[in-house]
Amino acid sequence: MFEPNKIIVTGGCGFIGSNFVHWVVDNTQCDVVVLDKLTYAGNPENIAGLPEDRVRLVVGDICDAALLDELVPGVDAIVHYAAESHNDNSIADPSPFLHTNVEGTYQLLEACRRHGKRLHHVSTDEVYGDLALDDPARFTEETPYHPSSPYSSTKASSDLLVRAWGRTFGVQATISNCSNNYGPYQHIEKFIPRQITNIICGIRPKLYGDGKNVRDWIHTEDHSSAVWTILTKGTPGETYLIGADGEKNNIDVLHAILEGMGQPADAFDWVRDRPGHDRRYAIDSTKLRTELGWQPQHTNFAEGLAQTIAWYRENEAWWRPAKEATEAKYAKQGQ
Ligand code: NAD
Ligand code: TDX
Repeated sequence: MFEPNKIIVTGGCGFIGSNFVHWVVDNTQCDVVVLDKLTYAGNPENIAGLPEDRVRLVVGDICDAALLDELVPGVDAIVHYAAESHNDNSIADPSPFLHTNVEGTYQLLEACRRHGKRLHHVSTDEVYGDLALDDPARFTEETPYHPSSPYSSTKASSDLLVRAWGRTFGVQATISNCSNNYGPYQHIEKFIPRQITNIICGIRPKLYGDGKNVRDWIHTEDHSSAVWTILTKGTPGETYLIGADGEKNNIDVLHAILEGMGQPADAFDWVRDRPGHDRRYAIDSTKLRTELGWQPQHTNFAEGLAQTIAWYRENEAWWRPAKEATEAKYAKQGQ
């Protein structure tokens, strides 16, 4: 059992990173240094109000080796969430994805090597490519890498760097590959919050392609408990898949949002498909459940979705400033 007293959480002002920081404060004694560049996706309000003696925000870039040399000696481990995370943005401009996802992970690995610290690397199921809708298979830790988009190829690259630094330099690192998250603080460029906030704004929701693409949904709080489990109980050098058996196609999710917000089932627009759009993701998380004893708590998607809709209704001041620019970007792409 690894029991860290203080960790760096990179990307701790983003969606999943900030939910993890809340989870750590609420469920452990561990203190947190959030290292975040505050890109368009990072918002310090996501961690506002947390106790100052437990959580400190350092605004900076994970590619800044000198800054890492200041911060890393003072902690027991790094939990690495920082990334450029949106597929559509990676198609419009891949360059920041190379910088943060590849170079940034490299700099963190080198800092862990210099200072003898542990790393937990947060990655995605998208590194495995996609499955056919009628394929009974799900992704496992043994599935070959086959990424489709600039985003997922940079995440795959970062995973391979972590494995190589473990094997060649002995860096103590674990990797997790998680399925699609939903919950509070998710940027409104992503599918679920985009549609919820569209409806609140009187804009019709937008569905890509034929709407039959399947995503395997997990509540972000379950992702947080899984990452903490892997950090503290996982074996360095190992990869663990995180998922909560939440496969659903996009049109069913959109119908659930429309119904939950009192809209007719056909009150949306079909729009241009995403180039290279992955068909289906599905996670088999047996290893994490049997070896480390993790279980998801939020297994009722309808309930989690209703809470998420309520959160966006109650926190309009949080998302409203980004809405116009986000939709303008999509309009330019015909989406
Ligand atoms: P997000 O885009 O909401 O947040 C990313 C955060 O990283 C932001 O706070 C941003 O300011 C910060 N950041 C970006 N570049 C940085 C840099 N160079 N230096 C320091 N900070 C930087 O992303 P998210 O959806 O919360 O995803 C977090 C992580 O989880 C990513 O690594 C992503 O690949 C992974 N992941 C996401 C999902 C999902 O469903 N969203 C699923 C599986 C894995
Ligand atoms: O307006 C939309 N309409 C639509 O039909 C948007 C924004 C998306 N979609 C579709 C595309 C996908 O099939 O919804 C699905 C989900 O899209 P995103 O929210 O963009 O997520 P996805 O591309 O599946 O990637 C997400 O999960 C894996 C995260 O953004 C990644 O960071 C994570 O690695």
